[in-house]
Amino acid sequence: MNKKNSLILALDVLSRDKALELTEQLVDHFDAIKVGYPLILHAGLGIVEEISSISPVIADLKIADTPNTNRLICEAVLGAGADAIIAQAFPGKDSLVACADCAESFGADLFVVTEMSHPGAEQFMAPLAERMARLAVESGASGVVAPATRPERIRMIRSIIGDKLIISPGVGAQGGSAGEALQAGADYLIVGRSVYGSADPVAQAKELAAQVEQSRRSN
Ligand code: O7M
Repeated sequence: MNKKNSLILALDVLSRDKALELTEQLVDHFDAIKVGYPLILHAGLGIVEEISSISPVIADLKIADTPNTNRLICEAVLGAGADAIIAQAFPGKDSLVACADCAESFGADLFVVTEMSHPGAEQFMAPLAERMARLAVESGASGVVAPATRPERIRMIRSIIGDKLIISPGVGAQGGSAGEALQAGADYLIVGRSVYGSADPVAQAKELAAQVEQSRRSN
C-alpha cells in the first residue's frame, strides 16, 4: 500500500453500482478501499475484482477460523484481486500464520485486529489486546487494526509493534478524531459513513486530507 493520503475508505455500501460510483469519485483521495461483508454479500466476490482494477483493495473479512479454513478464505479473496486481508488474532497463532503464509504467497499484506473501536470491545478484546498485538508481530503480519476511538490504546499498541503499520477505524461516525489518532501513532485512518454517507463525499475526503496534512505539519 502506497502511503499518500493516510486514508482508507470503508466502502460499506450495499450495491455494486453505488460502490463503483464512489470508487471512481474517491480513488484519488484514498490509499486503499476496504471492502467487507456488507458489500461482498450483496454484490458478490466479483466486486473485489472490479474495485481492485481501480484501487488497492483491503478485504475485511475479519477471518477467524481454523488454519485450513482461513487459508481457503484468504485464497478466495486474494485470488479475486485483494491487496490485503484482515484477520482476527483470537483463534490463535496457527490460524494467523495460515493467513500470513497465504498473504505472502500472493505478495499481499495481512492486518490483524487487536482491539476494536466500539464500546463492547472493552469487554473481551481490550484485556487481550497487547497479547494479540504481539501475536501479530510474531506471525509476520504487516500491521494491526487499532481503535481511533481510544488514542491511548493506539499509543500502547504502537509501543508493542514497533514499525509495523497501524490502520485505525472509528474517525467520524464513531466519534474518533483524525488528528488524535494520527498523533497517537496511526499510519492510516479507516473512514466510512462520514464520507460515503455525506451529501458531498469528495468534499468530506478533502476535509479529512486537510486534517491529515495539519497533523503531519505539527509533527
Ligand atoms: O467510519 P465507519 O464507522 O462508518 O466505518 C468504520 C469501518 O471500520 C467499518 O467498515 C467497520 O467495520 C470497520 N472497523 C471498525 O469500525 N472498528 C474496528 O474496530 C475494526 C474495523 C475494521 O475495519 O476492522 C478491520
